[in-house]
Amino acid sequence: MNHGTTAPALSVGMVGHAFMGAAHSHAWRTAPRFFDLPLRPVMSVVCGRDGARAADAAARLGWADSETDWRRLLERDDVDLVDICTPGDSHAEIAVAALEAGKHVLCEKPLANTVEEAERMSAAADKARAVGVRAMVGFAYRRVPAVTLARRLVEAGRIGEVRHVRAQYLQDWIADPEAPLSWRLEKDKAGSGALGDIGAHIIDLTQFITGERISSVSGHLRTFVDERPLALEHSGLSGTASTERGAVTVDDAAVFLATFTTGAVGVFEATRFATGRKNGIRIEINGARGSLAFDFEDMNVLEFYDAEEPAETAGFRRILVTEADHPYAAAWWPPGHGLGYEHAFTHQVVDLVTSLAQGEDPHPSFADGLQVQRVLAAVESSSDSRTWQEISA
Ligand code: SOE
Repeated sequence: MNHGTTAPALSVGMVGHAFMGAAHSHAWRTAPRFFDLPLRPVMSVVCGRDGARAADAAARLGWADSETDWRRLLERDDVDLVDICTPGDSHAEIAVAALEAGKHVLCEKPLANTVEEAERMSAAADKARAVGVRAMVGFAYRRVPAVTLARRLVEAGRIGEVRHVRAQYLQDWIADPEAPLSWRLEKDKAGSGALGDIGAHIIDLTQFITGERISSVSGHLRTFVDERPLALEHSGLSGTASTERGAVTVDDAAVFLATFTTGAVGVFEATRFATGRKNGIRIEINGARGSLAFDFEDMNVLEFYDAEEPAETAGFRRILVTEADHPYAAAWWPPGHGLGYEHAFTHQVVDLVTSLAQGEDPHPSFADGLQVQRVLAAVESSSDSRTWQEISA
């Protein structure tokens, strides 16, 4: 059935309008144009502290109105869902208040800056669920078609029991020691560095693909550059440097070993100092019957090795994940034409809206976000104490 413009409205208010805000705005604009959604997203209002910039963001990104105080969003009748695209230090306060005000919530990753905040958010989500209000954390990479296909293949038993998980998230946007201090390098705003910013993604992705949970970790965190020029202005992943300097208070690189609940073992690496690697999310899973490999820098491809094929013809094959039978692909272009970074956010909106219409819990839930937060905290305390740390349930 084509719901078209007759579907009931879902009015959205978004807080924050920088890099993630732009990606989410694109998704809210695009999802109903390519997918037949059971609810019709209405981009009511965007919120930012500076009135002129918020108004400019509204005009640029397609929002009908702008506000300077997120609390106003919670009072507005034309906001059914609050989309949180701010740094981590405000996630808990906004999300808990929004859920208590009866608004659905989509919150950017990582869910919070601390386990305690994530626990409060997860408890608020549980309470809200009882009255039909839903919450979701934005680990958008789950919705890259090749990643969703990997999950399906594992679930269908195509690689058998998972034994090894190898995951890297490699960027290089702060490799230059004179790159200015972004909020992503300040502990009070971001919670942690490479660990929470991008390590959180590979924790979520590997747990999503394997359907397993990390049960213990042994980690090491390292800061290579302790001090940087303050940013006069920072947008996306770059900024203009001031002559004043400030302290970097987070890790620049995070590495850890992990065990999974079912006995698989994992090796993880997250850094924003891997010169030449721009957004290299590389995941390889080895199972008893085969293997899967994914690299975001070649994101339309999933590599699959079937260990049960005769040795003569066996080998990793590149599946171009653009066929109409592949996840999400039918809504887009003819086979082989490919998708990009922004499509994962669009698919996130599609899945969220569908869950809301069906009265189901969207995934990943705040409870999933809390579990990732526990893994992040365990890696930090393992690095501090130089011991293995268990992750509590
Ligand atoms: C910066 O490292 C960043 O913008 C992350 O914060 C995002 O989650 C990731 O999608 C791209 O890189």
